[in-house]
Amino acid sequence: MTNPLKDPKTNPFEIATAAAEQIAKLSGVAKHEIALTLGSGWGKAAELIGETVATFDASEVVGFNPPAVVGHSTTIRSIRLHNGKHALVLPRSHWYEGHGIRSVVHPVRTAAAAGVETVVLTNGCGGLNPAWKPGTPILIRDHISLVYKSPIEGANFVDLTDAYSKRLRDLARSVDPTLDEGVYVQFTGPHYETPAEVQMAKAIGGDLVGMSTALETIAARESKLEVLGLSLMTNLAAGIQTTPLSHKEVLEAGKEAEGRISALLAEIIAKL
Ligand code: 8IG
Repeated sequence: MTNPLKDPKTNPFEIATAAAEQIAKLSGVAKHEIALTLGSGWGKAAELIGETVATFDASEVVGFNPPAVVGHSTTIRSIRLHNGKHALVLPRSHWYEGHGIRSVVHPVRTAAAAGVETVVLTNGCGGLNPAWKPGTPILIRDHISLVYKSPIEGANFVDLTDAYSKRLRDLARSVDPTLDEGVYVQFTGPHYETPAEVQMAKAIGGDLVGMSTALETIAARESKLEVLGLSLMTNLAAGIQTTPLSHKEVLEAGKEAEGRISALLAEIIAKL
């Protein structure tokens, strides 16, 4: 099946509405209040936050693409939280997968259409601060997108002043007061940065480097969702760590931290 998002004549919000209707049918849950994207290292949180009501493959839902990368999930999961709210765990489509920017933000738009008001975007990333050890979770305070493309279509001048909700960052710190904050710089990937690019990210005010999240946040703000961004620093960025980066090591660092950070995320979600 070809993805209708790839036809520029279609309306991505209509497709998101259709996707949300399919999710309501497949899950038996009419309205979800919270959406989560669980990046590298965060997957276990889905087990901890409540009771899974339904799981299905995202390819059953319009606009979602088939799997691409080892370690990434394409399952959609509907969870009934311990407090009775309903959360939707959605897969991520990365810019580097080449399905286009509409695919990158389709999960967020689908969440909004499903009734969601709060979206929790998590990722694995590289860190610029040598004091951060691999396996450290960091709150995203702000971002810089080096994708140089907006997911917004048409002249909709979305404000991003408080894109990563101060209220939600404070709430996260009420669970773990040791959580640090940082500015996330989204590169296109899939290659990691050169050491010179990492120094550029630092010079322009970045603390974290990754390949996701910023575009999703922009679309989330367009759809009036409140955003909580959490990064798992799995590696020091290229040139800051002296050894070469490997996807395998990144996955291992994620696995090592997974139990700890997923428990943290579950505690935060219980307070949303
Ligand atoms: I995990 O060092 C992970 N994702 N761009 N750079 C970028 N993305 C990443 C990195 C990193 N580590």
